Order: sequence, then structure tokens, then C-alpha cells
Amino acid sequence: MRNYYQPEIETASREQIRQWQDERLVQQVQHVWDNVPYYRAKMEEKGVTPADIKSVDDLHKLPFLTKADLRDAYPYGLMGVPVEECVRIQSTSGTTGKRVVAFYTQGDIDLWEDCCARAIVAVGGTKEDVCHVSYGYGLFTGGAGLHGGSHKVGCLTLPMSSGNTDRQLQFMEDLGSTIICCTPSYAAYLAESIHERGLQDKIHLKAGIFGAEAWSENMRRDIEQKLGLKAYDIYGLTEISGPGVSFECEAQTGMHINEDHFIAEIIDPDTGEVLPEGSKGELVFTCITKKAFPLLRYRTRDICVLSREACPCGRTHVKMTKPMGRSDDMLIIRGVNVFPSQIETVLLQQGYPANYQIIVDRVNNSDTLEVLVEMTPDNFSDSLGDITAKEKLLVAELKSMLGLHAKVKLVAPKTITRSEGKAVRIIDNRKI
Ligand code: DLL
Repeated sequence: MRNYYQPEIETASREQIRQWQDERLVQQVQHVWDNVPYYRAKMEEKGVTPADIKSVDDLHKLPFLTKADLRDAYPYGLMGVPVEECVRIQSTSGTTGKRVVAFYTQGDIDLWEDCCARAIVAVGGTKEDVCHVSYGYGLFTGGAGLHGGSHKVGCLTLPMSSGNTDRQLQFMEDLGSTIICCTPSYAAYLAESIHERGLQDKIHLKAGIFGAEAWSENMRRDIEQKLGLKAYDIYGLTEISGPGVSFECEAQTGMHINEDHFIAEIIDPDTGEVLPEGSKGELVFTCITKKAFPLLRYRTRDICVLSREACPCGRTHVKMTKPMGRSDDMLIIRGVNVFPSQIETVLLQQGYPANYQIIVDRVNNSDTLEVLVEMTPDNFSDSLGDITAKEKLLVAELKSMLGLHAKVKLVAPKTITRSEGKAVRIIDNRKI
């Protein structure tokens, strides 16, 4: 028997999952209709009532919710229970406009922590493990979510939060951390620091649970090799609870969505039309168990593909690919769509670390793209004379990936500020 946290749920038959979803959706729509006037008005506008929603097949009849709705209804307008029944708020890490504030009852926290516990068990976590949580604690959901999940699994939980790298490494060594949870960019920074201090033999990590931002397969291999662990992806968003909406298993080929709590759809981001399974499009979630912040058909802006192919791990819940960029993170430069992940892929393929910054500007009414790329200490010292040649090679590789000319500037190691949470990789001066 595999050590699943909730095998009866995670390996349930498709029919069983579908039955849970049908029943829970019907109840949730009634709950929202009765308690969330903002969404009820949207349903009325579309001429839909709870009687029209009998199963998942009817989901498409419901109106979408977007980030704009969350701003309109800020702070209490989408709550499904009275404030006195809530025990927690969390908030997004967004830096522009109003932050998203999500509310939780104790039951909502419990189911969120269940999802995170499943993620920890999926990377091999048991009560024997020391789980080092370096996601930020506080309003951000990363710390609180994985912390709660780690308790449920029974791991010894180290609530490190982000920052103070020396202390992180000291505890990692002294307490023998075996699982690390943080953003992939912070994992890359920790790996760099461990190598600089020559601590490789003193660190005994076996698995990393990395998410909250996009990271490529190349970056995965790089982190795995440098930290000597297996690196797993985890996905989630504050609006839908936080980390653990989906997570990777040992197969490392996509993230299982916790379908007993969330129904996933893929839509065409331009028309809103539901796309057939296997299509690439915008991910939309409907929460069917959460009570305090019960979002229905929430448009995530994340672009991905869903797959129901049988997974060797035995889990039956649908898998999503890594988000292939957010439709609102995509840069449009001289009319060309550019995703930061494409630039990262080129840099890692050419042997550079994932420390870079993309600077977009507008000069004489034309967009410019510049990529600052940090060198490793090794390629810095042996390339002093031939930096221009290396820059030219990157310009050519980027041109073939993006179909666009980008200026490239190689900079000395440690020039680009390291991030302890989500990395800030894009500076778009056109917006200022
Ligand atoms: O980032 C929740 C989280 C914490 C997920 C820790 C995983 C680990 P927000 O701050 O609300 O919540 O940001 C949500 O981050 O819509 C995606 O665009 C992006 N994102 C989250 N996980 C991944 C991932 C948390 N694994 C937004 N890969 C989402 C790529 C991710 N992007």
C-alpha cells in the first residue's frame, strides 16, 4: 500500500469523483445564491438560477468571476458566511492595485491544509521527515499552507519563513532538514549559497516543493543537481485557497488537481468558450467545498493544458501542465507575444543561471527589449576577453526563440538582486 495521505479520495474512480463534484456543485451554487448577493446578481443577469445547475455538465451556464470582480467586491463582497464565522484572511503578493483578500472558516483551513498534506506525501513525506518551510509567513499563503500540511503529515515542521539565509542553512544542517518548501528562485539562491560555503556534504535534503512562480524544466534539473534532491512543482492561488490546489507526484509530469475540492475547466481566453480536454487555454476554477470565499468559475489567467492520462503513481485526479505563462504576464513587444519563460529557457540552455532581468522600454515610439544576464563565477573568470562574443551568441539564440531582436548585457556574478519570495524579473518602463 502506498503511503497516500487520503488514498480513498486520491485514487477514487472517475465515476466517484464525478459524483462528488455533481453533488457538491449543486450545494455550492445554492450556498452562493443564498449568501453572496454580488454573484447572485451576476447569475440573474445571465438568467440562471440554482435550478438550472444539476451537474458539472451545467457548469458552463454560470457566469465567470475575474480579478476585476474581486476588486469591485473588495473587501467583503464575495464572502459566503458572516465575518464572525471566519478565522483567517490571507492575501496575494500582488504589488499593483488593491490586493486580493481571501477569507477562511476553520473548515476551509482544514481542507486547504489537507491539500498541502497530500502534496507533501506525494513527494515522499512522512512523519520521519523534517520539513523546512521557507515560503513567506504572513499574508502570503505559501508559509501558512505548507506549514499546516506539514503538521497534518506529522513532519517536524521548521517555520523558517523567507530571508536570513545564514540561519536557514544553519538549521538545515543542525536539524537535518529533508524536505524544503520555497519558491524556485529562492531554492536556486540557497543552492548557490550552499556551494559557496562548501556545505554540500552537510545538507541532507531529499525533496523540494517549489511553486508560486513559473520555473522551467531546465531550472528543475539545475536545482536538483545542485541541491541533490528531487524538485517537485506545486501550484495554487490565494483566491482558490493557496498552495496545494494542485501538486506533482513522483512521475513529475504535471500536477494533480484536488478534484474533490476544485473543478477545473480550460477556456479560450478571448471568447470564454470552454475548450475540449487536451486544449491549451486559460484555467478556470470552481470551488465546491470552501464556504467563506466560495468562488465559482474564477478565471486564473494562467495558461495550461489538462490531461486525464493514467498516472503511474495511481492517483486519478486530473493533471495540469506547468502554467505556460499568465495571459497577463505576457509581454507584447513590437506586436510579438513574449513569455519570460521563453527567455529563461534560452539562458539555461546556454549555461547561465536563472538570474536575469528583462527590461522593456519605449524609445522613439518603438518598444525595446533588453535582457540583463548574470554570469556564473566560472564563466565570468574565463570569459573576460570575450564577453561581446557571448552576448552576440545570446542575441542570436533569443532571436531564434522569440523572432525578435533583444539587446543582451552580461553582468558580473551577484549583480542582480536575489529574491526570497517571488522573483521580480520584468521591469516594464512603458507602464510607468
Ligand atoms: O503563489 C500560492 C502558492 C504559494 C503556490 C506557494 C505555490 C506555492 P498567489 O500569490 O495568489 O498565490 O499567486 C498565484 O502565482 O495564478 C500563478 O500565476 C502563479 N503560480 C503559482 N504557483 C505556480 C507554479 C500563490 N507552480 C499565481 N508555477 C498563480 C507557475 C505559479 N506559476
